[in-house]
Amino acid sequence: MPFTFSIVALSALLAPPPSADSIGQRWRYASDGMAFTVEVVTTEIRVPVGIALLPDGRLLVADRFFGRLYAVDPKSGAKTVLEGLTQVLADSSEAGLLDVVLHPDYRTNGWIYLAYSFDRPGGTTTVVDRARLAGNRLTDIERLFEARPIVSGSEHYGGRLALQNGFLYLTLGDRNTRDQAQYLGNHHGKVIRLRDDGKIPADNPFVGRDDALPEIWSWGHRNPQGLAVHPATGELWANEHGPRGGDEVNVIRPGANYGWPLITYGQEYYGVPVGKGLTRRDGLEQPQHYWVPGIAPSGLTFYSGDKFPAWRGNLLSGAMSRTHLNRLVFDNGRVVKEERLLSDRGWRVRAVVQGPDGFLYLGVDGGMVLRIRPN
Ligand SMILES: [Ca+2]
Repeated sequence: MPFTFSIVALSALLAPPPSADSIGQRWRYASDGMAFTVEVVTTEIRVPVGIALLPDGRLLVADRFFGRLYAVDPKSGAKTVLEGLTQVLADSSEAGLLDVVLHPDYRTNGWIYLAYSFDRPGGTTTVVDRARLAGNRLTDIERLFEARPIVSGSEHYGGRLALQNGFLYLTLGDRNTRDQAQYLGNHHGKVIRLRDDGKIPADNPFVGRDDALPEIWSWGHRNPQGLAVHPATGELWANEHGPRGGDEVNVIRPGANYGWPLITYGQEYYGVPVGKGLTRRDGLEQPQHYWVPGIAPSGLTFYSGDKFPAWRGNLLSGAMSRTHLNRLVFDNGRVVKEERLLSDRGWRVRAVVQGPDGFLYLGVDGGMVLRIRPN
């Protein structure tokens, strides 16, 4: 009917363009001659800091801001808040749900690992639990770790998790007590290593020392916000926030000291040197890469899938300032190229993970979950 047709045509003409964050919306890009599409999986997750893909295809998405864990249908984008996660401190500061990771043997043991901020009398800290999923409820919840001492501030919780070969790794920020990163008697500014059941491995580097906590794997960190296992070498890699500039990528080795606050490529926020203004010192590790000015890196993964051949072995970080997806290319273990993807959108990229499908999944503040797939 011509009349009906004209009404439809007119309404289509007058309809506003799709909003920048509607489910299914797509954008096209290219990198190294490889065309790819970015598409919105779901929306309205305030700070999607962590993403884990279940074997049934659903996504678990950690919302730091509200301290919620969502299960997301990858086809419709419909999301469900999982029940049972009741102890997260989420107070609009840097506190909240900090990461979600599946055990590598998830299909057989069902363990989901969660890091989050936790309220205690006199202050707050970072904890790790593991739990299983029964329907839409977390069950079998076990507390594996609690960082100490308690601090009254609400900054630099760290909270990134990685699992490999029966071990659990956790990054811990300096809680803005920066000098504590250089002391082994506390957990601030450390990467720690536990067994996947929370017990302390007998071969951790400081086990048996009176002046050190036995969970410590590495020290001298400021606020690591990304943690990844290298798919070929098994090395543990982390990125961390510097102060003003001096964000870093490090290979995390047992017992090593990464220097904060004694050495840094950054400055104080008010523009003067940190301490003596040193960038290197004997006995302190140098980063594999650093950014000046900083990019506020968050999330970290090596691409190891078959969907993006040109990106294999590359290291991907989200970037929350100078908003983009950061891609580092290596040759003989050295960074030889950096590419800033999706930099035209103003997206604060908070999380980046590779799915079992070989696609990449991003969490963007404000809050989208995106899927990247080749065209
Ligand atoms: Ca450092």
